[in-house]
Amino acid sequence: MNKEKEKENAALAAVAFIEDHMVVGLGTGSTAYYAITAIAERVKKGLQIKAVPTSEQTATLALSLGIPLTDINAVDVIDITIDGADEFTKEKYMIKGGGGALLREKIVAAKTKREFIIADASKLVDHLGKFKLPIEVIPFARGYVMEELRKLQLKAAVRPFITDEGNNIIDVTYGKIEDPIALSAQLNEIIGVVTHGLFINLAFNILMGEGDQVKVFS
Ligand code: ABF
Repeated sequence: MNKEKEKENAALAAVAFIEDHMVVGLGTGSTAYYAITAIAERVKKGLQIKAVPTSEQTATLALSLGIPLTDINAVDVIDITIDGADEFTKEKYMIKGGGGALLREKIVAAKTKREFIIADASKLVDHLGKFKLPIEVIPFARGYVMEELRKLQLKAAVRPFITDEGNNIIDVTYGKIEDPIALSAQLNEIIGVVTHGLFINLAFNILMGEGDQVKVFS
């Protein structure tokens, strides 16, 4: 089975959980794209939802497809979010943010009752870290954070990209992250770091397309 079909199968499995009158978080990236288009089809057939996009890119796509949006601050809770990931483990630890939307994705995930992560089989790893870890920093702290990472002998590069919030992203090469929980806490302590791409205890289920099946990590 090809990767795109695995992505689509995972997306359709997640979209099936959406019911009328839900508030739905919409992810960012090529896998989430399959979910958004499937949701739009259901909206055309009468599905009544309000959607919260995780990026301006997703907001533009959703609006173009006729999905009604709402401001995240106008809702108390998000019932279901469907979003992608760059890497994940069987413990549901994830690296997200390859698409640059990690901050809004993390906020949406934190406000979501059931966060469905959708992915093709290539995203499943034994240990996080093969994918460079994105760290979102305010521009004023960019040089300071780069120096802190250099002191830790880490290879880091400022991504030529500005986030929806006007921040920078530093991509850090770890190779293998032994303890994502400890690393998350360590990074959160660096002044100027807004957030990072380690998503821990934020996924309700991960739906992974594998061949013509969808495997659930619950
Ligand atoms: C988004 O989807 C990001 O968190 C992540 O970087 C990206 C993965 O993109 P794709 O689905 O195109 O692999 O949720």
